[in-house]
Amino acid sequence: MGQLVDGVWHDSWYDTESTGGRFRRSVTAYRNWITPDGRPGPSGKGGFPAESGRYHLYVCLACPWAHRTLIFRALKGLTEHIGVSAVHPNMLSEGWTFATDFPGATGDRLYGLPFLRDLYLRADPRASGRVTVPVLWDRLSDTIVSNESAEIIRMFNSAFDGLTGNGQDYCPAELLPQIEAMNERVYSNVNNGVYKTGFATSQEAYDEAVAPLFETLDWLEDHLSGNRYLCGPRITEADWRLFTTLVRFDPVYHTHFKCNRAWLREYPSLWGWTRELYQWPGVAETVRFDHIVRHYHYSHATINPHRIIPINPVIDWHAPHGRDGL
Ligand SMILES: N[C@@H](CCC(=O)N[C@@H](CS)C(=O)NCC(=O)O)C(=O)O
Repeated sequence: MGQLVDGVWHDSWYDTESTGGRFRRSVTAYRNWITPDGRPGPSGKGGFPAESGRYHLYVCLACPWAHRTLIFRALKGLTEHIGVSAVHPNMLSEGWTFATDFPGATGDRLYGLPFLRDLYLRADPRASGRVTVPVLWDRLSDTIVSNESAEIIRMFNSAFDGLTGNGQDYCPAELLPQIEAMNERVYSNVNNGVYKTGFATSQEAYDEAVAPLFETLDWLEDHLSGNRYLCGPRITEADWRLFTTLVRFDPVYHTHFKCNRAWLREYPSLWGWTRELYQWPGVAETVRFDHIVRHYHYSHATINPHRIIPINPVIDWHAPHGRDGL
């Protein structure tokens, strides 16, 4: 893996030397918004109206951030309107590639480019920074609308409603403060917490990350024992954001990222809740365990230098979730 500096690719792993072994996620570069009429959104510039066939999503099927966008694309009836290209799960010295020798790795369906970095360079030949998924691409203006998953799902939640007639709202105004508070805690301690734990290169950094991760899982377990969903009786964006991390927990984070105080399936409420979301119409199709297990174990040479892909626990995702009575 690496990054672009002034349009030139440099192969380098995360620098944790300057941070005492702590993994710091870098800030996202493209922050424009698709809106119903093309007016600017909360950040970036305008000019991206909701239109069918105009936008394309570049994802990695292993990546929890990209996974959110695929889930919202499915939930909001956008599959006919927004195409998808999926990178190869191996992320090595060239970064994300469009190689197709893995089932479900589609190649670049728009331009046939070899590497994801070439897409970033197409948007800006002097681009600098990390080359990440997801990318929401605008075919018309030949540029990146956004590479921030949290904002892409907000756009998908409402911008295309006029086109699809799907008014299902995962971010209702009256619940927004609750959703934001939940997101903040879950992002820092769980979504990003598993990465901070797994990528730590000092004992201190590991200890600092793993403790709040399990404190938060314990708290969520308790919370979900009395609430059907994270923000009450109605499923919201906050649930989907937690889901993409928890669905990866037992197959990857528990062992590969040393998040091993407990398995997800030892938490009765969290485990039932995760299965309910997995069984939600349209969602199981977005979950690709083959990409998930392959990507992490094969790509992180500093954690798993021999690239052995583990056997993995057998998990029954279709077992009844038992959450109907809550
Ligand atoms: N803020 C971004 C983070 C995305 C992200 O970190 N994606 C990872 C994949 S899981 C990536 O592409 N990493 C490549 C790199 O950092 O070079 C978002 O949520 O959209």
